[in-house]
Amino acid sequence: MSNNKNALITGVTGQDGAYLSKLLLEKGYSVHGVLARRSTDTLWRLRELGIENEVKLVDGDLTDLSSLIRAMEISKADEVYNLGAQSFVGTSWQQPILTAQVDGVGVINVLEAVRIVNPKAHFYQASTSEMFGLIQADMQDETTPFYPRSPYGVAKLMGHWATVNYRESFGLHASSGILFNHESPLRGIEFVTRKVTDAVARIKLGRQKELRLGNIDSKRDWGFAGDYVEAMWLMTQQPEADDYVVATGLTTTVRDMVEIAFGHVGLNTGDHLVIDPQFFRPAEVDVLLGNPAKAIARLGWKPRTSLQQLITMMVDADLRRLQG
Ligand code: NAP
Ligand code: G4F
Repeated sequence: MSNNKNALITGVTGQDGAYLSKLLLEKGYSVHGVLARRSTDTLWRLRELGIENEVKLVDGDLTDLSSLIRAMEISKADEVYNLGAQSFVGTSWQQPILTAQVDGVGVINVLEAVRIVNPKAHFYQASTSEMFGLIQADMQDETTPFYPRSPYGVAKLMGHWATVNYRESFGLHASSGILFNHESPLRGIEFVTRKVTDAVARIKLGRQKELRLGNIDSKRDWGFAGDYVEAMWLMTQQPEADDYVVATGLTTTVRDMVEIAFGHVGLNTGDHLVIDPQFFRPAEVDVLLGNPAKAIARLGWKPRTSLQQLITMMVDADLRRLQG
């Protein structure tokens, strides 16, 4: 049933865009999504969730202010979720300028579109734990200083501060979610969890022999994307906009995550894992561990999916996909 609210999502074809669209549709929103022009089909995630025909798509790009103004006008958005980004850290060293334009300047473009068309709209910015980079505290929260370690982290920091600045300068209801890594069966294949679960499924089915990875000593605070989009929505419902860390409070090495995946299908990691220097990065974020206490206390949010549940869910989904 309709709740008479309109949402606009950039990055609607991405992992989080798909889960957030589903959540908002279930809550009765009319959902518009900004669709960046591509020559290939990018709607597979919306299709997998069965909502391809329910999300209304508007052509646009984060680097094109006029298209964002048009999207604001067409959607009549009460809530705007800026999830669009060049989101792969590895690529940001190959395309640092594009990453800055989309992930940094692009945020200002969306904020300007909101300010011009409907300054009363509530705005959510997809900030990231990558901004902590070379960590300045063992457990990172909203007060931890930032030290980004990639062009992606640098660009995202610009978007984060732009969000804070538009809140303080223009009184926009602009919140920034500092989300730690979150994954799902809809995760892009280039990210390490999905690369692992897809490879484990292929190896199990006899279609691949090895899994080649880079640094398996790094540690991440991994949660489930389906849980994390709820935190995004909760932020836009608050009377005052603010910034929140969203994390599980647990950290695990890539190595141990890989063990969970192989162990789930009864295979031995050592028989298949190959360390390949091409997957090491020019600078690494060695460890991330978030403290979600503020989100738990003020939003009433909490993570509900363990890493074990998450990785086994992803391996099972990849097995199903590969078996047709
Ligand atoms: P994702 O799957 O890579 O999705 C990114 C989305 O952005 C896609 O829909 C993509 O469109 C779109 N996009 C890329 N360039 C664009 C442009 N120039 N104009 C308009 N749209 C563009 O990322 P995700 O995992 O869902 O993450 C969502 C957001 O959260 C991103 O901003 C990411 O940086 C941030 N974040 C993610 C995590 C995480 O662990 N997943 C953690 C913290 C923050 P196409 O499909 O057409 O390429
Ligand atoms: O899965 P990843 O590529 O994610 P990363 O770099 O942590 O970034 C993700 O999380 C951020 C939040 O902290 C988001 F903002 C960002 O958009 C993205 O969603 O890599 C995780 C770790 C890294 O330490 C990487 O060096 O896995 C290590 N790794 C080792 N071998 C690998 C590989 N990563 C990838 N992608 N591929 C490998 O072969």
